[in-house]
Amino acid sequence: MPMSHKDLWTKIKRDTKGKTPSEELAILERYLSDWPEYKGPYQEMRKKFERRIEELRKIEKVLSSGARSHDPFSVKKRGLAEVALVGLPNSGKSTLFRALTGADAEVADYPYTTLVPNVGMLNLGGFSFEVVDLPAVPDRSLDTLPFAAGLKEAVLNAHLLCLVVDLLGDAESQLQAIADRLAEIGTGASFSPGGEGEGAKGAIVVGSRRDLTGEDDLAALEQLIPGAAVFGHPLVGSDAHAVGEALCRFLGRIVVLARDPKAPKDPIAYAVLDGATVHDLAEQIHKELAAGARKGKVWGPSAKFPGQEVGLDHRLEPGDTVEILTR
Ligand SMILES: Nc1nc2c(ncn2[C@@H]2O[C@H](COP(=O)(O)OP(=O)(O)OP(=O)(O)O)[C@@H](O)[C@H]2O)c(=O)[nH]1
Ligand SMILES: [Mg+2]
Repeated sequence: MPMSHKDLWTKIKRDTKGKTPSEELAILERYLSDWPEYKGPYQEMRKKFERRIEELRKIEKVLSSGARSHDPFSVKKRGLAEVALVGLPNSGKSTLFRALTGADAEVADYPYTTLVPNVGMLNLGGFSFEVVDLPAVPDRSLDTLPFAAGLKEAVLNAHLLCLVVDLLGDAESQLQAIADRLAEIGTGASFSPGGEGEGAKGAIVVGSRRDLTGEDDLAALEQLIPGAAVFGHPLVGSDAHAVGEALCRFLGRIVVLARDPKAPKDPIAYAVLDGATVHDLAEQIHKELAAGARKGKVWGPSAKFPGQEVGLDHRLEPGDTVEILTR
């Protein structure tokens, strides 16, 4: 009579805890070779094992690939803030990177697809972030990675971190693993602006694979990090704008849309200082526009009704759409 599915799973987890990828691989392969072709729960477990073994083989390959001769981790600073995407393997970092920056990056359904950072820009009307899509942090010591030093430096150099969590998995353990790696790097993560402890990096959390999960998973993540900016991004990343907003909020900015009356279908996102007025927005778009501005027309949270005409000193709110009317 074989051990119950649950007991066996607990035993395997105990056996593999804290092991290096190659040790874990050896243990799982031993289990698999011992198992007869059971039906029922064992079959499910066999599939799970095979997937994990495939992952571990790829990780092994990466770990044994050795350090690279040039340093792809030293990223030239551009823009007003550098944001590093940090998360466990296969969590959706590169998918988010593409959605945020429009830049190309390899996305594939296996761990350590990204071995060299991808760098791109997220432009929010005069306010641009440099986004760095990093190779994954492992769920064990960073020192198991050949590029640990580069990864550490890239995290330390970033102004803000964007922690990517796969909503299909257990958010709490993923965040714990990320927190452990950050501690190894010598920094912490602070989820509210101003609440940063000594050396802690400002961080927002993004839940990936929202399209495959329910609202409950998102709510669970929000509960885990009270006050955190938590978003789920669908496959194509149409929530990328919300992630941009969260990054801006961290830096005391809000995102509004400016609409040119001549091209009303193509509003452009601008990150303005929190508390900015219609005049401030006009200034940010163009000094000449500000000089000729007469009033504004506003749709969204700060408008009493859609298309309200307002004075130049009207204070904007996140998510407003504004037209600047000139003389
Ligand atoms: N359905 C769905 N799939 C996603 C989402 N985000 C990522 N994926 C898929 O998940 C897989 C991994 O995505 P990547 O963006 O390559 O993940 P990563 O974190 O960059 O992976 P590594 O670089 O290997 O650490 C790919 O097959 C993506 O298409 C999402 O929000 N929804
Ligand atoms: Mg990647």
